[in-house]
Amino acid sequence: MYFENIPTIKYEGPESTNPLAFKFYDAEKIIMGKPMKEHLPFAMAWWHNLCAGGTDMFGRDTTDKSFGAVPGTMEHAKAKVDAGFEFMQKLGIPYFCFHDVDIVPEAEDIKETNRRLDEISDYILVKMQETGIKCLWGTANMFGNPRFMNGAGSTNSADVYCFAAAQIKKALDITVKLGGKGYVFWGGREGYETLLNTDVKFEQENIAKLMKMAVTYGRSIGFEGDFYIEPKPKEPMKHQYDFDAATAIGFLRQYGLDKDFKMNIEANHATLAGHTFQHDLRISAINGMLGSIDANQGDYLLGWDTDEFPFNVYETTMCMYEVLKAGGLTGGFNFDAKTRRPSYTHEDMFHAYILGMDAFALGLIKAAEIIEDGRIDSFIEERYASYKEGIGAKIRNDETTLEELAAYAENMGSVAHPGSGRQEYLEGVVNSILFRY
Ligand SMILES: [Mn+2]
Repeated sequence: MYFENIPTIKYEGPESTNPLAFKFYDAEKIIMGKPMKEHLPFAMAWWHNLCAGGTDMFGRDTTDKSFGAVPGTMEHAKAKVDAGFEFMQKLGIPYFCFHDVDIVPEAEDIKETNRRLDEISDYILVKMQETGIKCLWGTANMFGNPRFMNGAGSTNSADVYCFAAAQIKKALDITVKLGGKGYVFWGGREGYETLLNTDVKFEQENIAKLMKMAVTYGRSIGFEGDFYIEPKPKEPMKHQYDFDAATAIGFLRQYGLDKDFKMNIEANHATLAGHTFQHDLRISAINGMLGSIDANQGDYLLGWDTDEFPFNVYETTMCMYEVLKAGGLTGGFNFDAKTRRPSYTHEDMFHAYILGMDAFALGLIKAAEIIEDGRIDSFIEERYASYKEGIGAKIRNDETTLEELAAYAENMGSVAHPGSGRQEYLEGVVNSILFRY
């Protein structure tokens, strides 16, 4: 036991003042015909929860994540597995996500790293069988090691490129071994600092080649899940190639990868791109590529990726509105989030997940109420009513020409008016549903 003072976290309802209880996440509660736990397949992020100790550019760790072992050893790697499964069990979290280097200390020689990955994945597999907890997705960290300073798929060095290929191959092996539903490419350093030293077309072609080889290999070893791109506009590189969902979808289509890939949308990455979280979810959904979500939030006053636990219920509500409208996710909700540096106790890790799970549960409840209320949907339906018949229907059915539309406009007699967008009324509807009492 690593969290002996923490009980199993139960649902106690919104009136509860118990800090170690869910206020809104009631796993079995039926929302729109399905239990909450099916709408919200939550995942624990191995890296933030079991590895990150609060280090920032100005100071070292504040949190002890040694779990009674010496960091950098396989004993520590196993202690993290034990702590992680205890943590997930206590919260009722059904999935986890990992990078290769989160689960073992990286060795000088990749053959030794791979041997460690075999050993730890055997250990994880036993824990999975004991608990029923599953793997949502795996990935390779191709940005932390200095060799990836110029990117992985986008690197200028063919030797480094091969190293990236080796890591992807092994991370896919482990993901398949653990039954992962997805495999993620977050383009950590796939981007550039200056065009004075960069051939953008060459680099993007090479990224696509690496992804194609990954798909071919993954399918050859029985991986049937989705590959994901996780867009991010900047940080660490000034220009990241997977800027946002629209950019990443265009890239996938250009290189014929769109059948095997979907989006893993992270809230904080969308807002760094100058979008709302909801915008990138919608763009993914209308392109049939809403796969999975990195559930966190950023800080609108800061220009970097703060990876905070979701707290903003407007955002979780509009996220769940998009997810419900899209018919759910093929992936899940991975808490790519870390406690703030001063929240350094192990109990804070539980408070953080309780906050995040409750924020999404409340978002789900409220999104379902917005849909069942119907005022938003019926307003949007009505807003486009002019395309239902007459000249509008001809436009929709591709049964007209520019000349016919021009003649129609000339015969109209008065200036056309599109009608009020009623944004303030609609925002009032949302508030009346969110703050009903
Ligand atoms: Mn992030």
